[in-house]
Amino acid sequence: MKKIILTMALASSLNVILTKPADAAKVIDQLQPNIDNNIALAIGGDSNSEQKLAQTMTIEVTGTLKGIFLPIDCANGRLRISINEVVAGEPGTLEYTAKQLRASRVSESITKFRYFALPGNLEIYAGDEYAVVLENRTGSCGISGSPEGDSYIGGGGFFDARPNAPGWISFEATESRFDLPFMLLIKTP
Ligand SMILES: [Ca+2]
Repeated sequence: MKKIILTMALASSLNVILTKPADAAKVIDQLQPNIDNNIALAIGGDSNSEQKLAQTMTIEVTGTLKGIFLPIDCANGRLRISINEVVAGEPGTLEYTAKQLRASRVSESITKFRYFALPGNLEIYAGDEYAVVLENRTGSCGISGSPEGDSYIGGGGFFDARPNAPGWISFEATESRFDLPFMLLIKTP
């Protein structure tokens, strides 16, 4: 099985910047906040891979989903972020909310977490599983990697890339880093 596709743009320094939530009722629920500067995973068209990435997570705080922090930058095309169902531990096809941004709007450093507001005010509940799915159907983006091993116990990373057959492959099947960096922002009731 072919391994995950990396981008040529390697992160050069760790520099995490968090946007301070304006509302005291907004909290970071699930997170894997650690970025490894030495690895960047491709989203989209590198090597005609059409690579999609995903991360599953288990909610601990019931509330309204406001957005997600991800250390992403893009070269071209459009970044597409969706929140999907999880079926049998893998990202499913049902999307609860999605957002697309031009690459020019995602051009900051891959070494920093950037906030992506998500539409729809999705109600989410403690104990439920969701997946964030990252695609670029017309160009290329990259996301910084996580440290080695299992850095988030409430879910795992997945990729779907050619020349593999279509379908999600767990990072644990081919990689030494089992998760993506992310932080989920929730508004509590
Ligand atoms: Ca994990």
